[in-house]
Amino acid sequence: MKKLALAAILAVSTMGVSMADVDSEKVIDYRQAAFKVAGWNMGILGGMLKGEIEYNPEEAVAAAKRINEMAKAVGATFVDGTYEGSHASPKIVEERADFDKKLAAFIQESDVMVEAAGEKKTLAAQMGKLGGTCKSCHDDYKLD
Ligand code: ASC
Repeated sequence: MKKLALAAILAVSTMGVSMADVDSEKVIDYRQAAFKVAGWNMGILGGMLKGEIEYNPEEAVAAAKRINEMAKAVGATFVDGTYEGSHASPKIVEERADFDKKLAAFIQESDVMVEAAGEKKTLAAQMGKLGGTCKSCHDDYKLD
């Protein structure tokens, strides 16, 4: 039953259909879970750069792929009517074009990271760019 509900959310959201009749709590849960996955994997990459985790190219690329998949998936969870009671700012509704631009930058830089993570030097350079896209969106659209 739960699986069916999530499948329905994903199917509806990727079609761009209004989700007014979908349980917003479930959407919020999914959105927050997706960002937790991204944050966890950013932590792996950051830990490798700080020397807290031993750098390993395969593991770094795997972490980058998980971030990239999440970045591509999470846009579908930013649906009007699912911000109240979450950390997502209702400003997203009025400033949708700017929000979408920032989301696209996150996807783009996470695409680049999949390649870049394969070498420590390029990982380090790309980390700033990718983290910058997280920050620019959080500054404007994430409530504390
Ligand atoms: C990360 C992470 C974020 C962003 C943000 C950038 O690694 O988990 O949420 O970068 O801290 O400012």
